Amino acid sequence: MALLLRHKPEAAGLVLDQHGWCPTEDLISAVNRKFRGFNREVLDEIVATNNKSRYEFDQDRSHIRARQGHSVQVDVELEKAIPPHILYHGTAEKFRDSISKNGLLKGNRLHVHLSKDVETAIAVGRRHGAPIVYEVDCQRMVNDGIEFFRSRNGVWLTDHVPTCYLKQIL
Ligand code: HQG
Repeated sequence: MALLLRHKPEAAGLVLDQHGWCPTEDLISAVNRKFRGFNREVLDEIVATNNKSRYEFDQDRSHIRARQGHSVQVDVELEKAIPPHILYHGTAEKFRDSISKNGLLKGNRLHVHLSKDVETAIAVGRRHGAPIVYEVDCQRMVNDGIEFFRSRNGVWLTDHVPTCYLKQIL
């Protein structure tokens, strides 16, 4: 579902609208072609219990979207918000040199993702290799006019974190 709703809807012939919405019935048919038994009930359970609340339905549940994390160009209507003074970014050792030159870049995704605590950052970093963690001085970023967004599932996002706001702590 993350692949189809965030990165490659075309892999199953799906089309997302400008706000990232996919017709719910289309998603069910697409996933069902690969995983027999996938149906509305299973989908409802995933949306309700997903560990990071990654997905949401629209009001009449006729459409579904991922709340954040996209690489396709959609506008999921993120809310601007003032972040905590400090957030964290977990990544892998192998990216350290490049990050120390260029800061945190969003790469294929639409934003840089930041974590609320060190444990989460370590888990995110481990997906890419031996984890390292940066502390991000969000207070100074905000003072310097840099915008932050918070997705409805509580992920903090920004466009770019220049090196001057980063301190490696782990
Ligand atoms: C790294 C998951 C080289 C960046 C997680 C990361 C997260 C650089 C990788 C969410 C760099 C991109 C996003 C630079 C950043 N040079 N590498 N200048 N700047 N990088 O997967 O943050 O479970 O696109 O550090 O929990 O790992 O999918 O981003 O290591 O919240 O909902 O480039 O995805 O959430 O990797 O993960 P990703 P991410 P979900």
